[in-house]
Order: sequence, then structure tokens, then C-alpha cells
Amino acid sequence: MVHSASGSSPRSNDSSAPAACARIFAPVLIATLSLCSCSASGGAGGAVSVSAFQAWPGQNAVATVDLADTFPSNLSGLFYEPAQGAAPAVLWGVLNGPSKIYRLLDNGKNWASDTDRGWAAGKTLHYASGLGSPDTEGITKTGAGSTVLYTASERDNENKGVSRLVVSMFDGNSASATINAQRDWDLTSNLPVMGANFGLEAITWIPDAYLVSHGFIDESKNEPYDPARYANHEGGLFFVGIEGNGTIYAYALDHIGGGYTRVATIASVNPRIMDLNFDREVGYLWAACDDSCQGRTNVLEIDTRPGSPTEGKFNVRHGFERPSTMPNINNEGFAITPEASCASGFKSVFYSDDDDTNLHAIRRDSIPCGAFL
Ligand SMILES: [Ca+2]
Ligand SMILES: [Ca+2]
Repeated sequence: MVHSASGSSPRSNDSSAPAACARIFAPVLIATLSLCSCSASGGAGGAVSVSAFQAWPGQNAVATVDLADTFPSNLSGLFYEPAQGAAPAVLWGVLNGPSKIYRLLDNGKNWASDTDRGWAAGKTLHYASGLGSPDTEGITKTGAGSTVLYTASERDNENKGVSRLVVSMFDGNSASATINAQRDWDLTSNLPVMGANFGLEAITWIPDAYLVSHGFIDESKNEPYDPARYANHEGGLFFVGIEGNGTIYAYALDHIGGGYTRVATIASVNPRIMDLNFDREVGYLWAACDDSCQGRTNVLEIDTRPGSPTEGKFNVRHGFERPSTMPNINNEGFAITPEASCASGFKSVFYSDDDDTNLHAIRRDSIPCGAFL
């Protein structure tokens, strides 16, 4: 994220777009999500730009769900791991500085640090070299049951002026309070040059089964994605997002040889991106922005329309304003809960606020269950 001077990220006052404008945002795949110009009612005849983003589809009942001032700053990424057997659901969080992963459990009222196995104050992170302090802005996991945690980081906190765009894997079962990455994939040379604080913010993993069944195109081969081409890639692709250009990049990561292949480049359409979360049950890729884009979120899907110019590629399906009860705060993390948690047609989503606004860094709202677009 980038801290901006107070007042430079004005609160959105355009979250209630006129209906005529909202309808322009057709519920189909769109190439661009530029602002539409609509005449403001009661205006002097001059057109004004009004957001084409739709109202947030959740319950708009944002509540804080962390103990006050647990994370004074820099809680920047979230991943929700559903309960498995006797193991409780876990809300994983990353702090970009100091570099830490937190394992948070639901105590019935708040999500608080697991007090077991060295997790009480979060675990300090180093690169695979055992050195450095990765500025970790995103976190994810692969298939159910995996104990490995993946982070996206944008620089070494010990060398803050230099962009270093790295995906790292960590052993989530380690009992140590300090953990070294098991492997780093340094993607810097494969990505656009960015300011050191405009780099990797977002990461999510999408399983091969979804990609193949939806005809995902491997842009490096210009053919349908064939997982067999990529050795030891952990059953899916890693999608990362770059803050500085709001763009998403899909990678096959070789977990044995350490190499990587960029498979796709995708516009999130927002000018910035802070987190990605793939809803594995519904098939929606959620791309969230922070206060620099008024907390807007875009939902992407693979275009499966035969003959479409973008067939096999992720496109933005819908864009949403932030929840109406959420102030325009520096939310850098976004996580979705499983369908099994649905109640009255909604399931929870979580936000992490790098700025700990009003002494709280984790907030909850909801989205509709199932495929609602
Ligand atoms: Ca951050
Ligand atoms: Ca950062």
C-alpha cells in the first residue's frame, strides 16, 4: 500500500449512482470499466462523472471483529481456511512490517491469535536465505489440507528503496516463532518496473480443475492451459497483483526446480489492487482495492462464451462499491468464507485495514451465497 496524505483519498460520494447510469454497466463481460458520464439531476446541465460500480451486494453491516489495537499498523493480507475435521477455521493474516504471519481463531466474538505453537505474537519471517524481512502484503494457501502458506512481498524491509517482487512458501506447521521461507520465487525481472512500495500486494491460488474446465488460455503458449506442461506446480496457478498498475499475473511455480512461467496477464480494471481471493466453490475471482479506489472490488470470471474475443480469459464481470457502512479506509486484505458458512443466503467476508482505523484492523461484512451474478 501507499500511505497518502490525509484528504488525498476523498471519501466517495458517488456510491449511489443514478439508476440510469448503473444500467449502463451491463451484466456481461466488459473490456473496460471506465467512468460513465451521466447528467446529475438538478445540475446545471453539465455532465458529471459517476461511478459505474454497483452497490455492494452484501448485508452492509460492517462490524469490527478484532480486539482493539491488536494490529497497530500494516495488517495487509488475509486468507480464510475453512474448518477441516476437528481443526477449527483459521483466518490467516500477514503484517508487512514487521514481517509476520498471524494465525487467528474465532473466540466467539473476535478473531484473535492462536496461543499455541509459537503463534501468540505471530511468526517472524525471513527469506529462504534465512536473512532479510520480506514486506509481506498478501497470503494464500493451496488445496485443502496443505500446511504450506504462500506470501507475496514487494521489497525487503531491510532495503526499502529497492523493489523485490517475491512469492515465498512457509511451513505453517513449524513450531518456531521465526520461520524461514522454504522457497522464494523472485519474479522481479518478469514484472514491470515498479516503485518499491507499489509492488506485489495480492496473491491467490486457483486450482487446475477450474482453469481447465473453463477453457483457460495459456498466453505463453496461446493454447488452452495444459497443467501437464508445468512440472511440480502444486496443482494450480498462483495469481498475484501489482499495486502500481492494478494488474494481475498468473504464474506456474515449479516447486522443485524453482523456476516459473507467466501464463496470463489480466487487467483488474481498478487502477490499484490490494488483494485477490478466489472463491473456489463459486468460481469468482475477487480483486479488491483500498482507499485509493474508494474500496471498490471487481469480480472476474473466465469468459466461456464460444467465439468471444476474450474466450478463455479472465474478464471483469461486475464491479462493486465498498459496503455502505464501511468508511473509505486502507483495506489491503480481503478473504471469503465457504458456502458451508452461509446463513440466510449470505456468507462472511473479512477485510484487513493496514491503518488500524479507530484501533481496529479486521472487519466483517458479507456477500450473497452461490453464483449471484
Ligand atoms: Ca501494507
Ligand atoms: Ca508495503
